[in-house]
Amino acid sequence: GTLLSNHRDWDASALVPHYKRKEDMPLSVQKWFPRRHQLLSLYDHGCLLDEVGWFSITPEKIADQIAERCRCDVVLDAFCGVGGNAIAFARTCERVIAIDNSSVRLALARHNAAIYGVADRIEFILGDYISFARSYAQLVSGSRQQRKIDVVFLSPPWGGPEYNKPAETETNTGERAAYRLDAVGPVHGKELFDLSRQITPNVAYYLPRHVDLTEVGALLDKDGGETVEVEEEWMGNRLTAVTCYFGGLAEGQEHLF
Ligand code: MGP
Repeated sequence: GTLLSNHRDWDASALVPHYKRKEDMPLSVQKWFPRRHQLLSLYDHGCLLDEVGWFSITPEKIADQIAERCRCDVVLDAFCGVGGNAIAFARTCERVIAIDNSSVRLALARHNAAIYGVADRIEFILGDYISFARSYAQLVSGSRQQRKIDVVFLSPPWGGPEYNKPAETETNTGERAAYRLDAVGPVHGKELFDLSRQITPNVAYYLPRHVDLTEVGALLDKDGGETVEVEEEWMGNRLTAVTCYFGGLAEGQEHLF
């Protein structure tokens, strides 16, 4: 039987195809087929991705690296998608809270986590992270007892697969503009950060490789004395993305944890 046989009711195979040939995939995501085992090394065991999942999942080795840096008791994955990061977190953290606003992707994430044998350590929550964060912050300020969350991981929508295609005005001048945080969804990237910091100072923020680092630095209060650490994530010879570590996750700031 498959690795899923212990969790038959979590089998989401009916929701999307498990592609075995590039030609069967939507054109927009075919480029990922040759790289499928970099995304999920157990892909051949029946892992499932929808279109958004294909172009936005964190490649497994990068997810493992981030999870190592975020090692803690309870981590919250605010936009879990098809589960790449949540699976990695389940190997370094006691509990993973994985939120997504797509019921299909949440089902795919649980399916994939079951293949990796870690579904039991992940709490899957269907919902909108922004509302979750707002009500959590309100409860905290009302000093009502909250369940502790040690680390928040943010891997939000960057604006679709075309996030790195230069605008026409840029193509004309041959210049490549930096990625601005206002292109992050579902709210401005700064608002997303500020909301998350009301939950915990320890935030890891996964962003495009050409993100405007001045803007990232400006997320922090100038006189607060805190610094951010930016980690480049390379896959072979391609810079894939950057992860920005805040609070106790940044090197030299462990005391903030
Ligand atoms: P990419 O830039 O689309 O691919 O995505 P590639 O092949 O590196 O670049 P290309 O220009 O040569 O085509 C690189 C990585 O960014 C993906 O593997 C995902 O991990 C991540 N990623 C891409 N998108 C569009 C998103 C997104 O919307 N949200 C998040 N969180 N990650 C994304």
